[in-house]
Amino acid sequence: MQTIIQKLDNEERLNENEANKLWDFDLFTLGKYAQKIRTKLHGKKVYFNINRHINPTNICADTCKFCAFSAHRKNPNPYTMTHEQIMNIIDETVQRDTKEIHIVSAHNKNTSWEWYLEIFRMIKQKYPFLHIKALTAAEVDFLSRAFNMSYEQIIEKMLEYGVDSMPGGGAEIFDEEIRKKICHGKVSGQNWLKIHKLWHEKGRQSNATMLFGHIEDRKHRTNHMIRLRELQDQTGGFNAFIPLVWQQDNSFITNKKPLGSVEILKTLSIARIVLDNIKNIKAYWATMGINLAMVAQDFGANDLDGTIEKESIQSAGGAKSANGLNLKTFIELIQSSGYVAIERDSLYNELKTY
Ligand code: V47
Repeated sequence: MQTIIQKLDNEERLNENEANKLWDFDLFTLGKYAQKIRTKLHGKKVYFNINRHINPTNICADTCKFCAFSAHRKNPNPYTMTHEQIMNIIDETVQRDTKEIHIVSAHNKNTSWEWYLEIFRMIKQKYPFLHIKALTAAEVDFLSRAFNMSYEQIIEKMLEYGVDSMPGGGAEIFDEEIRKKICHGKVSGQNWLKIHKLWHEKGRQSNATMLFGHIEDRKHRTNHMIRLRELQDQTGGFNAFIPLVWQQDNSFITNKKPLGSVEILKTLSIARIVLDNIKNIKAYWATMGINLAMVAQDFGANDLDGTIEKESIQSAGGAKSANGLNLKTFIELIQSSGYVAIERDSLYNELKTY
């Protein structure tokens, strides 16, 4: 432990073995080091954006055990939006100064590749200023298998039709043994990383998530972070790391373990320490609750995602995020926590200081 403390004091990188030992530290020691890094990078700034989440379909070829969003016997209401429905949402949301459209779908075999591309084309044609963050690496992998195209071909089309950046979903936990148990048949951890690498090689940016609090151990979380750090060393393309707290309702995982706030904050702090090459750590309020997300700003996080407006994936699992958060509440909560609220764009350029 002493050598690890020395390394932390000297701001030296920890290897995986050393990073695994961080879990033995108490929360406040981890928080102290995480906060030192956060303050050096961002001072008292807390970033958020004005965004709209859209989940165009919940019909899914995969059966991930942790998921409550896709249509199955616990959530028997399959839907696929028409392009007109999607554009109605966009027309409405631009009136609220939305800058980013975050589009994540289930893996629907009944749609065509053109159905996806047309969503992007229509949005960009009418509102070229909107940033489209769309298609997780899990969707790219699904589309490549469903429509017999290579990852490179899919990425070329994403660029051609106006996708600006990729969301971090589908990463879950990279460890293949865990994936076999919770999301068998979906993109492998290796291919998730490969797809983001290809995207970064096009000069584009993306995010990375980690779903935790289900059947994984702490060592799987550390390994997940180390694998992201390795890719980031090569490409520098990740904007943010987003640890997603698993929402337990309506899922098919039976041996549910409770996950407390201390473990969540430890995970965020360790992420801030280990991921020394990813600038932003998001406390995604939709999965940890807005109040804990505020506390997380004292444990290494510097970003809150956004106002979201409508959220279907985590709220299906029990999160209180279905209707987003209004801007005024967001700003007041940040300010009353002693931080400076900064509206950012999707690539972390600062737009407005409140
Ligand atoms: O990959 C599914 C997760 C992800 C549950 O890039 C769940 O800025 C918690 O991609 N409890 C999709 N999580 C969401 C996603 C995302 C979200 C926020 C920000 C960004 C970003 C990307 O949602 C999936 C999966 O890991 N998920 N079910 C659940 N019950």
